[in-house]
Amino acid sequence: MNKVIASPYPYELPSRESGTRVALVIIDMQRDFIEPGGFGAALGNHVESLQKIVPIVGRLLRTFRELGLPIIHTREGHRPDLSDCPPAKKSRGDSLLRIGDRGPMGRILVLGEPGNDFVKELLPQPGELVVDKPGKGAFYATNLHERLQSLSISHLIFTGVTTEVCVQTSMREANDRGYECLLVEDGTESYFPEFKQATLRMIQSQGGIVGWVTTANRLTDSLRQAYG
Ligand code: C5J
Repeated sequence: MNKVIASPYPYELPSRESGTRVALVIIDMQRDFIEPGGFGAALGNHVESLQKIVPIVGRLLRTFRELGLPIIHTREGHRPDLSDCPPAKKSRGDSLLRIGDRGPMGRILVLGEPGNDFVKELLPQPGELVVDKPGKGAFYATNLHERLQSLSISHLIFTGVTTEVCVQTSMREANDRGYECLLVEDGTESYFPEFKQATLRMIQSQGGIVGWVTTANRLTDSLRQAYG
């Protein structure tokens, strides 16, 4: 039984015999978005609202590790010289602290700075893919597609932040590249609850035009049945 109870209809996991695999994608669970003093806070958001998904994503991470399934961690950030940050992105908004400025967790949204790292509960382990991305989408200006293809990954399970920005953008990019995409509704969060709800509805509308939506419990039950 390889089906996950999902909306708009059950999501079929690849069988062991199919030669293709399912991977967990954890989008941008970085201090810059989740802890005070980072990019999210600089934009005026209440970052505490994102913290509640950390244990749920942690549980999914452990399940994928236990079952030996592939895991991808993405991280939004820019080179220290900001050569990969379009001026339009840097100048957008009216915050005092902008990309590249020094904040309490180092330079905002710059690779290698403390704030750019993952929250301590969700640090990658050796062998897990880490994708540094300059954009909102995980496929833009990265080699993610090639890496997934080389690992025969056909199915992607999306978690992380924020639902309507980097998660949704990445899921749409993946959908256009032919991946079967499933979003874990209690494993993703937004600074704006109404935007999260709208995204969940958009993704599964029109017969799953972008993909499917499920819960962490439903997913882990099915993963254990399929691959345990
Ligand atoms: C944003 C993201 N919200 N990870 N990035 O700028 O969603």
